[in-house]
Amino acid sequence: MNDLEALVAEAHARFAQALHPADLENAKAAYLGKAGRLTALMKDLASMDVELRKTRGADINRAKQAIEAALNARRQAMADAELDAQLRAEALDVTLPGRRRGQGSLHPVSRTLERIEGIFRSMGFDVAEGPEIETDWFNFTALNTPADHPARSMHDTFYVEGGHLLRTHTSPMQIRHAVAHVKRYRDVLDAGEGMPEIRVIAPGRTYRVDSDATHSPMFHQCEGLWIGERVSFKDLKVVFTGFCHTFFESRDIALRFRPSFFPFTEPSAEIDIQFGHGPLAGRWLEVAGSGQVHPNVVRNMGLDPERYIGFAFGMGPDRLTMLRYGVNDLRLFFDGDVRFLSQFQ
Ligand code: 2NL
Repeated sequence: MNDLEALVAEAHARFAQALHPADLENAKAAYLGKAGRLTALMKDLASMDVELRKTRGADINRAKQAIEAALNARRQAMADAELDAQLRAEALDVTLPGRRRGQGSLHPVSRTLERIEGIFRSMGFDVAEGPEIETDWFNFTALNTPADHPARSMHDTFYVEGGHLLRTHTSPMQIRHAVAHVKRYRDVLDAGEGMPEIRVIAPGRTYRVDSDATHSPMFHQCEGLWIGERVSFKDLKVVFTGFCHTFFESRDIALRFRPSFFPFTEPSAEIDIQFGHGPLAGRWLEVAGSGQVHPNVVRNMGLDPERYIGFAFGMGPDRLTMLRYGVNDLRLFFDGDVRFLSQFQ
């Protein structure tokens, strides 16, 4: 191998070692640049005699062409490798299944609340709203709950700063609604005239310190209140029976009013229902508490209990949802598992 062949072989090797375009351009300068090795050989030609210069010049030119060809080949290989890497990095697997946008749906308990609201609206009831953080007055005192009642203990109720608490039932919304109603008709009442009846339901979230398969620290309640001058237990029975038949889409349901006790009603009754058909047929199921509103509570609404009378009831939409759809664990409603929730679409 002569010196030119050795130079070409060396350039080949240098170019092959270059990993980046910048390395390659530096390597090019070392052979073909102004201070490059080949350039130096060409300068030597000037001092040679004519015959030698001809053959040597031709040899150097061939070597130069070989080095340029090697350089271009390496440049092309680098560009190809870069394009390959980019294509690999941006590769799309067109055989993967598409990512669909999920179809959301109402929570089953929300569906129950909407059903309850629709049914009671059709019977002339308003739907109350109110705060989830309440005062002791609206949650307990106004509802005739004695100061030493266990529900008022830290053990049963979530207290927050400032002596406020998370409402333990939706009754405070009804007291607020009744107080606002009475305020609106104060002039009429002061004139000794009758006011329009209070007919309202109060659906919403409620909170108690309690947690197992059938109790959640957050649960839903829907209470109802009807106050007028001639509202009786008979009306309660008509309203609640009609509600149950519509809610469960069947008249094949018996109702039973069983004596009970609540501080805010007197007399009081638990409401049990019995399906005449289906998987629960024949069993008595407790679905609500109820009663004639206690005179102290009527007074706390700003009304004269000698003139105004009525009934109230309270039920659990979570429990009603379980009965309607055959769900056996309350916690499924609050875990947020889409495999469960998507079954109610
Ligand atoms: C139950 C019991 C009940 C009431 C709630 C009520 C509301 C006012 C006045 C009087 Cl503003 N009473 N609510 C009455 C009786 C029972 O709920 O076990 N609910 C699931």
